[in-house]
Amino acid sequence: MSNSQIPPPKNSPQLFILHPDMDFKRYLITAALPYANGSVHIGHLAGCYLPADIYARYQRAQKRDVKFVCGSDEHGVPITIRAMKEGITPQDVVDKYHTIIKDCFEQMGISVDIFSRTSNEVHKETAQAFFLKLYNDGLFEERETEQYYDEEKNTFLADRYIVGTCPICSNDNAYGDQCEKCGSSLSPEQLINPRSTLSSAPLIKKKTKHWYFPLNKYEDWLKEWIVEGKKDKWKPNVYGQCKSWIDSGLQPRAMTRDSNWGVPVPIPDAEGKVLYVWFDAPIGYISATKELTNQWSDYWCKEDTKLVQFIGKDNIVFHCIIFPSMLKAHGGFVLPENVPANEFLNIEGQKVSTSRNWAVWVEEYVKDFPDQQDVLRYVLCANAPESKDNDFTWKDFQDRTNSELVSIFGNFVNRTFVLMHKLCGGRVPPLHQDLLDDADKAIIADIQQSKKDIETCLETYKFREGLYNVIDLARKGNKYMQDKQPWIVAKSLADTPDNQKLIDNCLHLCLQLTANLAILANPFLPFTAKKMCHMMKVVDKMLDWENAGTIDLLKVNYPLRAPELLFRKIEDAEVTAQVEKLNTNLAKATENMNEQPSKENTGNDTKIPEYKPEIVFDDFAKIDLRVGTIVTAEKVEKADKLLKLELDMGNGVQRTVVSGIALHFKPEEIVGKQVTVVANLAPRKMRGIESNGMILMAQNADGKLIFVSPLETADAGGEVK
Ligand code: B3M
Ligand code: ZN
Repeated sequence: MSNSQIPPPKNSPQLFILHPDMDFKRYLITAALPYANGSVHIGHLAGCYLPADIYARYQRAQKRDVKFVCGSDEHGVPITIRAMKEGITPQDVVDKYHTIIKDCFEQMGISVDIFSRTSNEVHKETAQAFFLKLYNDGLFEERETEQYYDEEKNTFLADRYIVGTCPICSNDNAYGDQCEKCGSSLSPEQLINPRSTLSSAPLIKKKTKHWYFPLNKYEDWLKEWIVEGKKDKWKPNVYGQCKSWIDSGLQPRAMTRDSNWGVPVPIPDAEGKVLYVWFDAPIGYISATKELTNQWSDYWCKEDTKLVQFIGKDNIVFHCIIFPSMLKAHGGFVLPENVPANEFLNIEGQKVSTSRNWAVWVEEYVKDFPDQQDVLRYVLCANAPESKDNDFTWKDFQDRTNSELVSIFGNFVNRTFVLMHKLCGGRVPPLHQDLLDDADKAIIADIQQSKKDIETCLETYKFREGLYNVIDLARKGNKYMQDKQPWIVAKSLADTPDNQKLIDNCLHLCLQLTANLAILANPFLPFTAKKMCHMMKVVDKMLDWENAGTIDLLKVNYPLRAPELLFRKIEDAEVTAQVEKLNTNLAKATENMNEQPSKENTGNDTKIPEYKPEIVFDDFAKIDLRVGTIVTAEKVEKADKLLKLELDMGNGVQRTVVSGIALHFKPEEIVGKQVTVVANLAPRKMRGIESNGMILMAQNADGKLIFVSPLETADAGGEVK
């Protein structure tokens, strides 16, 4: 290489002082397991998945031993609620969303080594063994408490399944854990007139036994480990939340729930009980690693592993207090070295709301902006809610794309390539050391300094600042080229023999800077870095971090390809269309809420459907309504919604009716009920079974179906008039 005088900054001792954790042999990076109850929006990306991915890509480029694990969180009430809303089973819900989320991550370049799921067998075994260890060590406290119970459904009710009037704002449909209208967090006890969302049965309280993890016993240890030990290591928002939790005193927490959806509690006498989702989900990180590699215990149990857990701010207490206490209680596991949590990303000035569909969905973004993943990654990182909630606006998306990615980064790379083809024959020109001037030396120093600065930022989770430094280097490149004006120098080639050499030097350094940009931008903009490698005709290996900071990346005389456009401008019309889309989605979602107050109605003004056109008595008289008594009820195979009913229609006559009520009733609980049947409806085959009639149903405020039955026992077969 011709530029051997420039000292390479590789492994400068200063870096070891900056990053004492170079002693770690392994990096285990986790990102919060998304609930498999919905798709991915940009708030998820900005809060957790994008920073985790940038960090993982950077550590891999440093050639460190990295495992980046994630998976879907498939248990807990959010899943069962979604199942109820969509009228499908919880298994259907998780199957559907697991695939959708995995796909979104792939599209956006979230480079997890595994995207597992907590409904798989490895996880069940791992979580049960974990629980059992704590149980056998006598760590749990067994407590009996009274909890709300739905007698008609024979089930205890999770807080989310209880609704009532909010004591604060009088919203009639506040949930047992939160009022979505005024935002207050509640307990079911605070609700006025609490009722079940599953049936119209009055709520009763019933005793139930659960296993409590004594968090209070870990208070002293947590004080030492976090309050004293993490003060300047964890982000202030994370540290602050932990400290205030610990300072206000910790209570034992139930680690089991009454439910039939989840990991069964693996001890005798625990029928109908599952592990609390926040007990099993973090263990999911361990199960996912097990699924990924036989060496999983190196990553989880050896002291020289650096465990870094990326999460959103609503998960702080679970990851910083509860999960570490569980790990400590179990013994043998490493503890998180850091838990970088971001705050929330608002959209166009409003909080993201999936129920109001105020969100920018990844699935839609990639359709509307094909091949523009890095642009979104860029904007989300440049504007990441690292220390406070931040706002995403489509205007800012446009401004940042056009004035930073297109005008600075893209423009620099494009000009460099165009001029190199025009003035240097399409090859990397030589560097003439004897002609290096102050400006040349300054840009070389800038390249070296940028690497150090970006590295420090990435090691300390300051991704915004790191990305800023990348753009800043491109900005410096632009200025350098603008000052050198090789196109002007080219006009007077004949006058000065050194002029071609001056052009060579400028473009040599601009090309080396371009190669550096590819390496330094790679963790943030991996699709772009790949494109740049293609243009420079280099293999991805060039992107190894150690190569950055030097100016001997591209060989002299090496022929390079023609430039490709790295970024394109975002037009005003695209911004307008996206803002309109948000507003239309919001309007539609709000309309649906009003039509189906059951789903996520936050108000109390139930909308009654429009009345049908008038009919005469004779029209009505054509309909033969009868009372029938349900004699047997059974599920129809491969039809989640259907029940096959045998009805007693009086005088020993029975008839079969197939009814779409399976999601609302268990077969055994409706036998003996009297119902109203449209008895003269033409027979219809459903799933191969002939249905002779139709059962009349009404709906309660929560979308739950209710039989239209005689209030007192009537004669089977009798007319309803
Ligand atoms: N599923 C919460 C969430 O998606 C939860 C995270 C689990 S991480 C172990 O926000
Ligand atoms: Zn309220």
